[in-house]
Amino acid sequence: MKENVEKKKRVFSGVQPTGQIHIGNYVGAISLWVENQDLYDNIFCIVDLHSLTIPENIAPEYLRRKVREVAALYLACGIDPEKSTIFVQSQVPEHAELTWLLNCVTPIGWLERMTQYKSKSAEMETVGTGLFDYPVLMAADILLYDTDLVPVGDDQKQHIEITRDIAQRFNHLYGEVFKIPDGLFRESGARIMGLDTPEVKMSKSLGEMKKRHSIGLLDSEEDIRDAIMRATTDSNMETRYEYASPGVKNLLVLYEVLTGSSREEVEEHFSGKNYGTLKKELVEVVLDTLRPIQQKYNEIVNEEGYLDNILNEGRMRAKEIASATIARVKEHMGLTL
Ligand code: AQP
Repeated sequence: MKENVEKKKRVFSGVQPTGQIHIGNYVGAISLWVENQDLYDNIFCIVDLHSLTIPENIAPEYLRRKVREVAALYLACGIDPEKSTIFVQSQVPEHAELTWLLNCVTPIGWLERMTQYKSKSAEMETVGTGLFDYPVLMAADILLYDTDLVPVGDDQKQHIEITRDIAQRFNHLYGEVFKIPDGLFRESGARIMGLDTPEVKMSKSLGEMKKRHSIGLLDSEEDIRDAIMRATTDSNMETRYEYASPGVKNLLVLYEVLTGSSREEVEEHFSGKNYGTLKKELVEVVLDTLRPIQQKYNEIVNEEGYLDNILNEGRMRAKEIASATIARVKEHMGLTL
């Protein structure tokens, strides 16, 4: 397996260890990583430095616990450490080092335009520089590994665009150093919406604040049933994607991706059936998806040393690639004697 790795395209992606990983993260990102695992040379990171961008939310003990939880969930969802490198971002200091170097070529105006920054900072009294600089750290994450493809949800499109822009600007100033990466998105399921508020994307932060907003991968059967059965719909009884309201469409998309059906199959299956049937069937599909993940998760966290070994191996491999990139970058920038 590993001998052929050089010939494969490289994939890089990550999840922030904050809040409860939800079915949106799973459908939009993690399940896509798992599906494509044999096709690519995969690097999956737990992006803990990104979690610090809103420090008020992150107590040190909480962060330590969440990093392990996310790593165990990657494995429980089907990321195979024989096929993929899994590591923790802060354990490879080159991420922070490259961020500084890229900061110096990134115009402030590009960062001021980022919609995620605008919406997050709008609600905050004190906005940290880290939140503003988040896209540059994300660019560094991706560019450090000569990444070809970044499989993410579609809320990350603007961040992929700025990564490409930063890489191109750097290459223009200093020579061809960085590969220009592309995003990889699901056709259906790239943006799962909140179950209670289908006009906004399902998010970890909202999931922590509001019951029934999201389905956490580690949620109890009772909470999952409750969240789906009380999901926002309408009174139209319309289960065709084109005409369905946002809440119903969201349920159809979840059913479609989790069962691996086509849109036509889903429409035909629910044609003439009421929303109660759709919800009940979706509950069973979600439970069938999450039961083995939860079981595997419990096994992993109870096996002493297992997670640490994987993260340690991942760190070493990531470090090897990242330090070679940093050396190349510094050489081109004149930071060598
Ligand atoms: N609702 C979603 N549907 C599909 N994909 C999603 N992703 C996130 N939400 C959805 C994708 O999951 C990966 C990890 O993203 P993240 O760690 O930034 O998670 P989040 O849920 O966006 O977390 P937050 O902290 O709660 O962010 P806000 O407050 O901004 O919503 C990414 O690939 C992401 O695209």
